[in-house]
Amino acid sequence: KGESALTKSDSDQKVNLTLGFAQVGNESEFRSANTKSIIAAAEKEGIDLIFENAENNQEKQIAIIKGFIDKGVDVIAFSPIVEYGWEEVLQEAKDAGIPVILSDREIEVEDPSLWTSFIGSDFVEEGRRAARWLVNNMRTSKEKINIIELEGTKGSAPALGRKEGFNEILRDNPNLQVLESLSGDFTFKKGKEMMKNALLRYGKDVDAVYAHNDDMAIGAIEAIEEFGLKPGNDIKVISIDATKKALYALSSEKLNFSVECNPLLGPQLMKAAMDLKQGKNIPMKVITSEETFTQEEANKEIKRRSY
Ligand code: GYE
Repeated sequence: KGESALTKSDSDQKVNLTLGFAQVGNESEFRSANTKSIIAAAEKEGIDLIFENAENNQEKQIAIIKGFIDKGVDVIAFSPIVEYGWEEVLQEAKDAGIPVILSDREIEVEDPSLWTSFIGSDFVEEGRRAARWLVNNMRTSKEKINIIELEGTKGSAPALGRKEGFNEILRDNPNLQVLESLSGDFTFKKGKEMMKNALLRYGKDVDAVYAHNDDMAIGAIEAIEEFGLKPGNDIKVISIDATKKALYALSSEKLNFSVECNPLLGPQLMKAAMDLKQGKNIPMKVITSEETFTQEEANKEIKRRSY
């Protein structure tokens, strides 16, 4: 092994690296694609990946990270379930000399030296993009456009950012108003349940649904159909992620708009981990560039989408 490594150029050399990854859970299509991407990229690079799933429970995620510290892994990466409450465990990692990468969700800590790099999306911008579609496409004669917001996991970076960006645009457009924000925890099941409740309360007064991810939007679409209305028509539905399921829903005109959030972060994550192991400096933020999709744009993208 040593011999072949010597004949290889520097960039081809495999790095001997153990990476501990603490995943959020199995809440969404985004998450499944993200998990697959990480496992495949580690395999490709010959990285020894210890992959653990926190099942959407912060305490469990902290315990997993502590386990990685005890094992003495080279690098820790995790997708933080919520923004707050990481100081203690990250200080332990720092004291043990283990660098930490944040994957797809950010955290709020006073000391930025507790983590090295964030790889993921600009959630505030995603929220703005979603709101702009509503502003541009719902200039109807109606005085008020009533929106139901289906929020992601309480306290999570994507739920907070997507709400913030959306509200920023709505502030300048007072004819659009959020009737109610309900937490759907990023799942199909809760999205459907929350939308069902909203329809029982507001019925046909609902003009639009803003779902923080596709899974909740697809749940909402089912709830709207079961209520006897036409999603995409009687009630406009917009979402974030733009997974294949959402592209199909766009294509069948049940969904109106989806803002892309790319889960395929495995290759960038492995690169960052290898760079850290080799003592290189890595950028503090690696923000994915992303698109948006209308019903017209969905069909050609479906063929390209792997998830
Ligand atoms: O958009 C959603 C999820 O953290 C960016 O988490 C991620 C979000 C994603 O489960 O579907």
